[in-house]
Amino acid sequence: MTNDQRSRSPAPSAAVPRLAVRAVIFDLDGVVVSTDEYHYQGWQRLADEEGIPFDRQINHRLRGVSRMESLEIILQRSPRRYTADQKAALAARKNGYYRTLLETLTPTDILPGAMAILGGLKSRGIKVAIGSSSRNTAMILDRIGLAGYFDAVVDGNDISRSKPDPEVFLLAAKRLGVPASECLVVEDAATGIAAAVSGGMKCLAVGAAAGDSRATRSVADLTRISDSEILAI
Ligand code: B16
Ligand code: MG
Repeated sequence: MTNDQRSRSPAPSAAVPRLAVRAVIFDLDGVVVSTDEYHYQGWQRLADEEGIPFDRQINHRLRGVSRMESLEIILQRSPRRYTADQKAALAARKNGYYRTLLETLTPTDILPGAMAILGGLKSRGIKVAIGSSSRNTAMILDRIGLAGYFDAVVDGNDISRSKPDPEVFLLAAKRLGVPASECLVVEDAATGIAAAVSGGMKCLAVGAAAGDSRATRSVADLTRISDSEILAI
């Protein structure tokens, strides 16, 4: 094809068929269940013990961010410098506080609308997966009664690059056996939306991320959309 012919070709977006959604990958914290308050309480306790200023506004910046990256954000306010070993101990201490709080989690903590969407998708033969940064995913799914429910679970233990890198979602798609272009991600964090977009997936933004211009669609929460509407995104 000459350059002239190429310039007269239709724009790629017009030629590419709109692919149906064959699998939906759910972020966990903030989409299926809300553990924000427990993360906040765990980090607040650690910050108070270390004399580091911390509040809900800083906590908001930790949404969808890995544990060690969250710690680094908190330590930006610390006058003290910590070694790598000390940082690992701080993160482990916070995780202990957090896991104690997770013991109180029950199926009633599943976010509104999530079970209706999940059940609807499964009954239509659509594969569902979890793509989470959390290394506590197994415990959380167990506490809320969803262990064994998903066709694939990929979490912070499976990946080496956290969101906004698409690794977590690409690995979920691979485990489901569905091409990325036929997957839709449901996310509540800006980093997660960036990860879905760079992985070549459609993205439904919910909650704190609703309105993010990079998402394919946004809703305030999962009661505002049906499984059939999700498949039509
Ligand atoms: P953990 P998600 C994320 O889960 C949380 O949104 C984020 O606040 C947390 O720092 C991260 O998991 C790591 O969690 O300390 O349990 O390994 O939203 O990706 O499901
Ligand atoms: Mg999240």
